[in-house]
Amino acid sequence: MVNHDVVFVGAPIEEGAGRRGCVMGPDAYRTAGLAENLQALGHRVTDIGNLQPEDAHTEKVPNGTVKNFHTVAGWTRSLYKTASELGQKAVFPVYLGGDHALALGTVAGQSLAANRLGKPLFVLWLDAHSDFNTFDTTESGNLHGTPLAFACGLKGFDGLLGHPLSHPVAPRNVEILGVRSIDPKERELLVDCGAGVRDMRMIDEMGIPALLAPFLERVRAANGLLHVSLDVDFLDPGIAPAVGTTVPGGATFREAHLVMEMLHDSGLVTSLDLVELNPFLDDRGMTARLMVDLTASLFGRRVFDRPTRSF
Ligand code: Z70
Ligand code: MN
Ligand code: MN
Ligand code: MN
Repeated sequence: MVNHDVVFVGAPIEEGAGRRGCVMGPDAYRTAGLAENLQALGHRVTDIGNLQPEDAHTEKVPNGTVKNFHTVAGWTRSLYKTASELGQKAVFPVYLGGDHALALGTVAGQSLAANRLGKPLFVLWLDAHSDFNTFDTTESGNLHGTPLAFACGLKGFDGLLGHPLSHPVAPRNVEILGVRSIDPKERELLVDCGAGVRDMRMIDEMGIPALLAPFLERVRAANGLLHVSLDVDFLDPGIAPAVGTTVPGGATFREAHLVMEMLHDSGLVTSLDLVELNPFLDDRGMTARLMVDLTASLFGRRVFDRPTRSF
């Protein structure tokens, strides 16, 4: 098994979500033993602590709908900078959220870093939502509904970064898995851009391996890097209640672990977001623990190391 130099980056942003509590996410992962679980698998873990948002208060607010623009812009800038630096080093960054607005910075930063390494970045978005709104299409104004559109270089994000996005992710390199809630205007943007969208019905009909394996093959064939963005609401609320907007009919325990195990076996994943955990809504830490266990599966935890005798 490959041992990684894992770097934890705490991003306690909650201003992108519709309710408070994600600020406690990074510490919940620490309390649930994320570092210890990865160390037990043979990885080295360095926790650089929690980042601070930059000051972006002089930027013009894009419109009256968007909420907490200056705070989210500040987080985007500090995360973009950190991700573009870590992405060029021989380390595996794990971004501990924080709501999904943190991916405004992490994905764009990892994409810039990949470009500097001469490789294309692919993104696997594990989420009940496609998070493909722009400042112009968002109805809620909650910016955690926008990061994937921003990372793909869509227009309508003026003032967020302070400069244009130089190296967006190619929408064809994006795969959204587990989606079951998309807004009407968001749907149009998504269909037009050519991203891969696999909903729960496809998971039911085809199963995880038939959906995920072709995408991983494409990453491998392109010699690409793979960023995984895991939103707690990818999971069924019955096993993962600690999230602001629960959407019924999510991934089961076994489907989610299988995704993580296939990702591990592929050896392709180079960075990870853990987002939307709201410890204020958890039930005796069960969601934090499940997210830790899923991350451990991604980092190589398995029941058997090698096959037993054949049937
Ligand atoms: C909706 C919006 C959302 C959660 C992402 C929902 C966005 N499309 N909600 N993650 N929990 O407000 O843009
Ligand atoms: Mn999300
Ligand atoms: Mn979501
Ligand atoms: Mn590994």
